[in-house]
Amino acid sequence: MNQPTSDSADNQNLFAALRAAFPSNLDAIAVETDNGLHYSWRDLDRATAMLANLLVSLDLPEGSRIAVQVEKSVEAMVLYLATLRAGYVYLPLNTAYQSAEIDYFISNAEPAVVVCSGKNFGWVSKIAFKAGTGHVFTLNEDRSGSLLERAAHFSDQHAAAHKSADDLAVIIYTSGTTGRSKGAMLTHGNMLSNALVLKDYWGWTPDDVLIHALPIFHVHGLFVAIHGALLSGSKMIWFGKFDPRQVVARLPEATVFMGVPTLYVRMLAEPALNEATVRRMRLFISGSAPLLIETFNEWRARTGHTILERYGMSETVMLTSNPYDPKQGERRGGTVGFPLPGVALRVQDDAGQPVPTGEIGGIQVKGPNVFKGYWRMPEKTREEFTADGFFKTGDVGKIDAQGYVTIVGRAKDLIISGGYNVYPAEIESYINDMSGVAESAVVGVPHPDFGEVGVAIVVPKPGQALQADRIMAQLKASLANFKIPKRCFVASELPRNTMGKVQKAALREQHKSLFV
Ligand code: MCA
Ligand code: AMP
Repeated sequence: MNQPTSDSADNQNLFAALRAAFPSNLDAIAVETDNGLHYSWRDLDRATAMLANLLVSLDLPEGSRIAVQVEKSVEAMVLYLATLRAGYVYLPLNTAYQSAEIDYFISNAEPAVVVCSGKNFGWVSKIAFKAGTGHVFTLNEDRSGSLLERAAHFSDQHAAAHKSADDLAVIIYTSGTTGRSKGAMLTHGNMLSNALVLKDYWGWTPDDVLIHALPIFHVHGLFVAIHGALLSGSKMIWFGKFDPRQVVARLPEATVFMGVPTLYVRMLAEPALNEATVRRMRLFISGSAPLLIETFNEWRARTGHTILERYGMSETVMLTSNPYDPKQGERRGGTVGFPLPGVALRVQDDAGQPVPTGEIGGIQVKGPNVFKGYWRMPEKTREEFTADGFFKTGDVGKIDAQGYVTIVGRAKDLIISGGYNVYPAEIESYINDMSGVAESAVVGVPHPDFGEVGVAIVVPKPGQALQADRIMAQLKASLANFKIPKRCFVASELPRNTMGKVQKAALREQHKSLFV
């Protein structure tokens, strides 16, 4: 069914807002890539229109999901924008996911269209067609593949589909404490409201130049970075892959950088990073994982810049930020700053009562940025919200008398490694299914590069012998590489408390010095 299209003022389509912010000179450069390609604003406009027209020509039902697992490229960003423009629902997938993981996402989301790399077409299309997907296209980093070949036949004019703020724009898969990944449903209104707040809060201007060096299948690189630049008509210097030396070499041309803490740690190891390299920079932003105070201090000493740390989630986009404007306060290392304008954030105890200022409890949030719910999981959605409509983040923290929020831990069993989330329950279930395994525990321990990494402790069934390297090899064959524990130990038992529950804290303590 073709969707009604409109560029009218009441259209809440996120793409329409981004397009309206393009500079009047459409021939100015919008994106410059690390391998020397230049894309003007006109190029982005025309390419998103052609792809949107291709999608519309497929006569997909309203709300169709477009699932995408491709290497980072400007064309992949264009595909995201075109999906918004055409009014469909974008579903990005980490390029590290292997077949069992992709099978789950595709069966769960039932996308009408799947776009994958040419090299993966064989296995991805098999999974997709089995799940009822009607169209599988390919898109490669070098701009080859069936998607762009087909799009080349379509018009470069397209009026953005009419959307209301509550209409679904994207599904981002994320996991909870137990079970499989859940699709967080974000609306056009969730993302546009957040992007507008950040544009103002972080002082974006058309003169900004953003270094984009993050992957574009998660909230940080896909939304926070791209929306920020597009909504301000700012240029992006685009890296297909993060390379600390090359990024430092381009810093003199840039004004804004966003990264997970690992990116800062790796840039600090570059001798070329100094005050002169960052002379044009106005803002370094960190998020997705805790920024160690050592990194925060070292960065300030080396560059003269104070990193601005912020906090967010797939379900909520951005929640808090340290101030940009010094009049609003200092950027305080170890904290994630203040709730963003429009975000209500509170800390409660297990009984659902507010804790006194400075005391620790569960962080709960409410605001126009908070997602609509988990895809086809109404019960799980209900469980994660309080009766008065606050979303339970699963993060544990405190708010001090000045209003700064500090995250002190997580109630959810989650490891954040180099900015990627790893769910111990998922890894343990794979290990527990291996022959000869009685049980296992995966815990996060400190790591100098990734912040935290997983370590597996595996108990054999009575009379069975297990080899740690074989367990690791089996995991590598089925799971995304960043989820593989960095070490595996075979043990005769797991420590338990009197209730019989595995004491993960004891295991974390036992292995805490493995890498540091
Ligand atoms: C790669 N490896 C990792 C990770 N990345 N291991 C643990 N954790 C990781 N994050 C392993 C690979 O498995 C491989 O191991 C080896 O390191 C080299 O892989 P390679 O791909 O070359 O790694 P890399 O290119 O150096 O990648 C490191 C990276 C990357 C650049 C830090 O992980 C990255 O881009 N992280 C950013 C993630 C991100 O954008 N998160 C935002 C989520 P082997 O050789 O054994 O196979 S959004 C979010 O969290 C919220 C909403 C928010 O607040 O933003
Ligand atoms: P994701 O599921 O990828 O959206 O990850 C969201 C989680 O990342 C949050 O619930 C936090 O646990 C964590 N996170 C994001 N930003 C920060 C930060 N600045 N400091 C500590 N944890 C963070």
